[in-house]
Amino acid sequence: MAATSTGVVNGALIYILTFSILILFGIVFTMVYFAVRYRKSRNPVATEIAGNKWLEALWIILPTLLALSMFVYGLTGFNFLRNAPSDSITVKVHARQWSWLFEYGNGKKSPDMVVPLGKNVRCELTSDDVIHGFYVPAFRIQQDTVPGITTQVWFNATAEGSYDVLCSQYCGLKHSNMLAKIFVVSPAKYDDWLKGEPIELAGAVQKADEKPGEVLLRERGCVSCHSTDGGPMVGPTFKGLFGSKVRVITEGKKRAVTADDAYIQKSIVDPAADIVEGYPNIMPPGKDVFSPEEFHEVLEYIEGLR
Ligand code: HEC
Ligand SMILES: [Cu+2]
Repeated sequence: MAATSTGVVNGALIYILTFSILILFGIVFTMVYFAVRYRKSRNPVATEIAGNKWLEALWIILPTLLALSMFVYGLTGFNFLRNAPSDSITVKVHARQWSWLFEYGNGKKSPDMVVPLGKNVRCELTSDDVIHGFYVPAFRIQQDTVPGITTQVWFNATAEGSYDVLCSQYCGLKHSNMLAKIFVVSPAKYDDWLKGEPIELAGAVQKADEKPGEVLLRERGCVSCHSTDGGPMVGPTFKGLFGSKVRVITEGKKRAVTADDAYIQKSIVDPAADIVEGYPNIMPPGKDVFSPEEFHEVLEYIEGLR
C-alpha cells in the first residue's frame, strides 16, 4: 500500500515512543539494580572508579546515533508530507475569522470539503486575515495558513466518511467555532457533487434550498459573525434588521438610523463609519466583497429576514 500521511506520522510516533519506553525501563532498571546491589550493608567501602574510555565512547555514540535516526525518520516523513504527488487534485483552502471556504478548480465553492476516496488531494492554504491552522486530526495533517503567503499540505483519504477540520492557531473570539468537515466519497459521487448535483452529506454546513443571497453571506464568511435567525453572535443578527431603527455611534456621537438599503450597504463597505451600539468595531471592511449584482442578492435576502 502506498504511504499516507496517517501512516507516516503514526510510524514516526511509534518509533520514537518505542525507544523512549525502552530507554526509560533500561535506566530505571539499572538504577534500582545498583541501589540494591551496592547498598551500604553489602558494600560498606565505596570503590573508586577512574573511568572507562570504551564505556564512555559507547554512551556518547549510541544515543547520538539513536537521536539521529529519529531525526532522519522525522525528516523523511516531513518531506513526504510537504511534497504533494504531481497527480493530485488541488483544492484551495481559504481561512478567515472564523470559517473555512474550499474552492475547487471549476470555481465551485463550499464550506465543507468533499474529496474522492483514494485520490491525492493537495490543499493550497491562504488566510484573509490572521494566522490560522488547518488541522485534520484523522489524517494527521496540520499546516498554518499565513496571510500573504500560500502554504500547502496533502493527503490521501483511504476510508469513506466524514472527518473534522479544526483551526489549530488561536485566532480570536470565535476560534473554537472554526470548524468544517471533510467528506470522503466515491469518485463517481465526487464528480456529481463537483458538477453541482445534490448528494447526501450527513451533517454538512451547506443546505440544499439556499437562496443566492444566503450562499453569498456564507461564502464570504459573514455568517461566522452574524446570525440570520436572531441568535446572538459577535455581530448583530440580520433577522429583523431591514427597516428597523438602529442605534449607532458615528464619529463618536450616538444617533439612531433606519436600516434601509443604503445603510446596510454602507455598513458592509465601511463598517467603522456607523458602529452599532454595544458591539466592537471589529468587522473587516468589505469594499470589494460583493459585486453590484451580488449586493442586490444580499440586500434582497436580508430584507426577507423578518
Ligand atoms: C469578524 C466578525 C464580522 C464579520 C466577518 C462580518 N461582520 Fe458585519 N458586523 C460585525 C460587528 C461586530 C458589527 C457591529 C459593529 C459595527 O457596526 O461595525 C457588524 C455590523 C454589520 C452590519 C450592520 C448591522 C446592524 O445591525 O446595523 C451589517 C449590515 C453587516 N455587519 C454586514 C456584514 C456582511 C454582509 C458581512 C460579510 C461580507 C459581515 N458583516 C462580516 C462583525 C462582523
Ligand atoms: Cu482560525
